[in-house]
Amino acid sequence: MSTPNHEVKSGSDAVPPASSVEDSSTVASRPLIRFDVLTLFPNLFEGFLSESILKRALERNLIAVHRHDLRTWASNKHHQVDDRPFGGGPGMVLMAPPVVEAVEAVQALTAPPGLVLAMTPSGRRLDQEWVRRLATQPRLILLCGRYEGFDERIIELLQPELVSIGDYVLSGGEVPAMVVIDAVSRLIPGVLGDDQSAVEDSFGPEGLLDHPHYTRPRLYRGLSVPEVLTSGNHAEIARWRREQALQRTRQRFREAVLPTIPNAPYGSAPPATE
Ligand code: 4FV
Repeated sequence: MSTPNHEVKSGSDAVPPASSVEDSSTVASRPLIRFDVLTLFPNLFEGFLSESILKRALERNLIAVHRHDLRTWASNKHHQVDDRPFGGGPGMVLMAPPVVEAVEAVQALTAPPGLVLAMTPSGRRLDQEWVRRLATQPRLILLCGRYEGFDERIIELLQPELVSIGDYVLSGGEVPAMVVIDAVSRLIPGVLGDDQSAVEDSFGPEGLLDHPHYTRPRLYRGLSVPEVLTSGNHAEIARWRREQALQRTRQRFREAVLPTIPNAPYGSAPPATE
């Protein structure tokens, strides 16, 4: 079976081939963005790439995800990619030779070489504005760490952008890489069906949090849906939703955001009483 637009140098490829899409006319001639993931656990991405939005985006060749097993570039017969830290201390460190040579080999697989991102808690915190910038790239190389982290010379030689998804320590960079693939793919045209839109998501261009959402049943355990939402008055609904989004954003980012929002109802910081 030909490997569809995601390949694992080793390990299974459960994701169904492109030919199983409903109407093939919607298969893009070339993906709008290609992700190359370098990891010691390529199979961790199976389920993530085999369901819902990403499965359909892969089938329609809107995006491509190629996984590469870092161990393929291990130089000794033990396929060693990690070693004990110089200076002592707990744990192991990812070695520079297999990682640097893996990135260089993967970048050379096709053009353009792609922007290299290394997932690490010491990176800059990922946010929607950064995701929007990444979604304009034709190719992203996602480097997943393991153990205590990368030999520092990997960073010196590859000069990757350092990406953190949050101030907590994970066992590997695979989940952060999935976060990048998911968040960026949502901004690729056609990935979200027209019943979904990334535009109205939280952290849109204005940086506002999303307004509350309601659906049937109208009444649940005595809790009803705000009248305005069933009024049919779309101007009123839009005003209410913006008002709610502002309140939530203010709660969340009190003084930080409001001043930057043009003609926000409160203008500068909320009255002292609050
Ligand atoms: C992480 C984060 C993270 C650190 C050691 C993998 C782990 C191990 N990456 N945002 N938080 N990585 O915890 O990006 O190598």
